Amino acid sequence: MAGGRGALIVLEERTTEIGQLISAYLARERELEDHAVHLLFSANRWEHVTSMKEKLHQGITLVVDRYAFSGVAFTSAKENFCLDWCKQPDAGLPKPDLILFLQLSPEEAAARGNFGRERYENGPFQEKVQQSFCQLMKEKTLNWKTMDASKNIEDLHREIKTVAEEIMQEVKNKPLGELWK
Ligand code: 2DT
Ligand code: MG
Repeated sequence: MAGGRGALIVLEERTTEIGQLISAYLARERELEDHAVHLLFSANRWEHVTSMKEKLHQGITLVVDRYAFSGVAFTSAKENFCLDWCKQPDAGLPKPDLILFLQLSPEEAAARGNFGRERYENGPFQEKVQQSFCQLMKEKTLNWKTMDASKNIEDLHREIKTVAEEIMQEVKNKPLGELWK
């Protein structure tokens, strides 16, 4: 999102109570109702919005992991959740200028380290999540780019750097948008 200098925000730190609850849920140390956990993930994003906006207004570019799209993709992959309900809690968050989808087949993902330990890390569920992402990527008002994550790190890094630098130039003087509004 906008700006010149970069900053990486990974919304999985344990500095907030909500962050701690989410970590415990993912580690299977505690159970939470599906709607409730969806709202907690969203709340965890909202509690970062003030500081995100401060940084953006200082001209800092944000690279954000765990943003709204994973939230919608994972919850809507569960039984009885529609895409539309899943999107609502995140509507109005700062809108990304570029969304990178690092695509890797569930088989390849499973072959990487530690797969299976965390909640959601199983083949059939990952397939459903992938389908939800495909639905989300149809939205033309968002700038999605799919990257082949099976490439080696150096090549992938070069590609990401190129598209990121392009978009940073492009949006330099554009106002910040609101997601799904
Ligand atoms: P990461 O692999 O991105 O750390 O996520 N998840 C993530 C949700 O269910 N809802 C969300 O809003 C987000 C951001 C995806 C860890 C797991 O948590 C899921 C996998
Ligand atoms: Mg993960």
